[in-house]
Amino acid sequence: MKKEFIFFGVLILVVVVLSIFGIKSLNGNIVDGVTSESPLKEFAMDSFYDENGVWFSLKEINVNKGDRVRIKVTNIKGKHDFIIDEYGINEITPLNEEVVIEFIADKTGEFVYYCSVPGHREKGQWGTLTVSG
Ligand SMILES: [Cu+2]
Repeated sequence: MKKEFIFFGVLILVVVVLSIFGIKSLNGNIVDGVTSESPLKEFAMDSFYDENGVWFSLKEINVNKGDRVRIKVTNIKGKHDFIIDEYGINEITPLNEEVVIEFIADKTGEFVYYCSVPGHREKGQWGTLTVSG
């Protein structure tokens, strides 16, 4: 009777320890899978105006299809937003706040990002997002 208790005690301990390690390694694999499938590409830009026009400080963004894209936009002068029509992105960028925009680049091609405040795009506030296949 006593020996049986010890046997089952050890058996339960082994099962518990194995399941804890099993879950840990499983989680590790899942996390690795996500990051290796979708590389993160980070960009940062300011939006502002000066005597020559209205601008995003970054004119070009180049990524590959499948990349996770993170764009940080900081409005440092004026009233602006950040639009990419084809990706359904439409973010207001309040003054002196960093707005983080994130999406998966799942469509290839050249897309224009711009500010939709009247006159701003015409005065230069736009750039090109290129997603290569
Ligand atoms: Cu603007």
